[in-house]
Amino acid sequence: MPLALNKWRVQGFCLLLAALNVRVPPPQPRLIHTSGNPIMADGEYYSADPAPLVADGKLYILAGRDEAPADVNDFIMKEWQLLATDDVASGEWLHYPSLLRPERLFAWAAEGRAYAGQIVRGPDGRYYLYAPVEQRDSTNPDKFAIGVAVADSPLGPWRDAHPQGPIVSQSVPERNDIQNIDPTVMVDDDGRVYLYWGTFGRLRGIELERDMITPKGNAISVTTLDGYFEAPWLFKRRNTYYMVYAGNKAGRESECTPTLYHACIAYGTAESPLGPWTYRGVVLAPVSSTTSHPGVIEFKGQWYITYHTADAKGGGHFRRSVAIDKVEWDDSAAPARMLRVVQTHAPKAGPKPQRNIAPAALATASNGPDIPVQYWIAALNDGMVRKSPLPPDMWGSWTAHNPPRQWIQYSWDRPVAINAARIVFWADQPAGSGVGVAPPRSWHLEYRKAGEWRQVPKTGAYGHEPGIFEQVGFAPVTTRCLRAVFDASGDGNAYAALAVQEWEVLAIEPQRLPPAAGGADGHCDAR
Ligand code: FUB
Repeated sequence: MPLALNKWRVQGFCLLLAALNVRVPPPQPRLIHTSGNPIMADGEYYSADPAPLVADGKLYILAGRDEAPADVNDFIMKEWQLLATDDVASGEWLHYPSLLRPERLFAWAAEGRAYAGQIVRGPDGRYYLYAPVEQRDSTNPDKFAIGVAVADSPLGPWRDAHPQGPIVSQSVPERNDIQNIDPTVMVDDDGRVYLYWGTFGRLRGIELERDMITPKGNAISVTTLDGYFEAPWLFKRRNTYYMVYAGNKAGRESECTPTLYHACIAYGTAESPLGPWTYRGVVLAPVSSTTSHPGVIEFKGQWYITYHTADAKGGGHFRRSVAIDKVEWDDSAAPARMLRVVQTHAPKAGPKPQRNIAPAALATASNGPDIPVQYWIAALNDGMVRKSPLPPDMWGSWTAHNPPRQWIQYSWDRPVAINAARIVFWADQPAGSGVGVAPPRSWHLEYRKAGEWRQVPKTGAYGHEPGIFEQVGFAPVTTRCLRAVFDASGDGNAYAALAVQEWEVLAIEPQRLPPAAGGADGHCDAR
């Protein structure tokens, strides 16, 4: 049978079973034992957008599944999966892979884009899944829409609770021009139901009838949550409503994030479920993935936050993995304050001696301290080179008018003996370009000696091909500061900008590194 027909038949069969409410066998889990975050760390299954739920004495986490290849910058997310545990500290989780797919759940949904959903227990005791998916036949400019499915158990079987179509899109419940994803739903103590959703800085909220589907009144727009970007999560604790969310208020002085693409998790509170909302601060610093996505819940007397990172094996911004950490409260404040979450990781083997001593240096640059917010100077010595990096994976200098020369600098808190460096340039324009980001026309290394900058002696060639490590060896020098000085490509009137993904500096002998940046303060000369 042709594959397409076969697929169509399977889908049709599943929809028929669901419509008839026929018992389908529960999905089979596999047991996972984790020693810390991320929960699934081996790169077999990536997991994103965690939405926790407490049901049947267990903590469930609904998650999407990232399936993008390492060099693809896109949310390739075809299905949802579930994790379940009855004891977070045990590290034992049941993993239900491939739980649901948009096109099998909703007859009106397109395949793929199984984005951030949430399962909530309704006033009728059944479970409701709010699922952002793309509408297959929509004429809306943005086809994302939120469908609702219902089941008697978080494990399903699930069926469309509103086969007429999504309850939110660019056409329902009222015309709008936002991207309708990232739903969060809360059933209040009095049984009233509230739905919030929205990304790209647009947050909407609405009350739903107790049927968990029908909108009640008009949607509100929330504009008072500082830096709101996306991923709202609504919950209630001791009569206060909390909204945690991914914020991207970026800048050197921002308490949220130094770079535009990253997100912190921030929160606000309200005395009523539809606000007004007051911004209260940051709960979680930016994680290793550009997106951050929270869920907050109390389980067996302890509050937790679930989020995702790029920390699993082979992980990336589009290969994310779910993590969980404790949330603690300051109940002396009114309303109670969420304390900054201490992000934890599975223990790693102790670092081996290495020649690359860049991770122990403080990185600065000629365009600092106000480096354009899309770039991140800390990427220079984070040990990561990505196949398709985003701007925060590199230091860069792009502005509308670029100078002919830029430099980046490492300073160590004590003199280091070095004899080589390796650099990975990034470019979106070819060598010689006077626009965009291009490899440098030429570059060289300088070290600080006796109060002046000197070129490193007896070097090999300085290569400038982007995307690979270009290594240059030199006669050993001992210094506290090293600079890579770049002469930009251009025609003498206009110059391209420069970008570097990673810059390693090799000590003569392998050594154990002190903690990142040690006591370096950017000063190079003895004081
Ligand atoms: O997973 C796709 C999108 O990434 C989610 O909708 C956002 O919240 C972000 O996590």
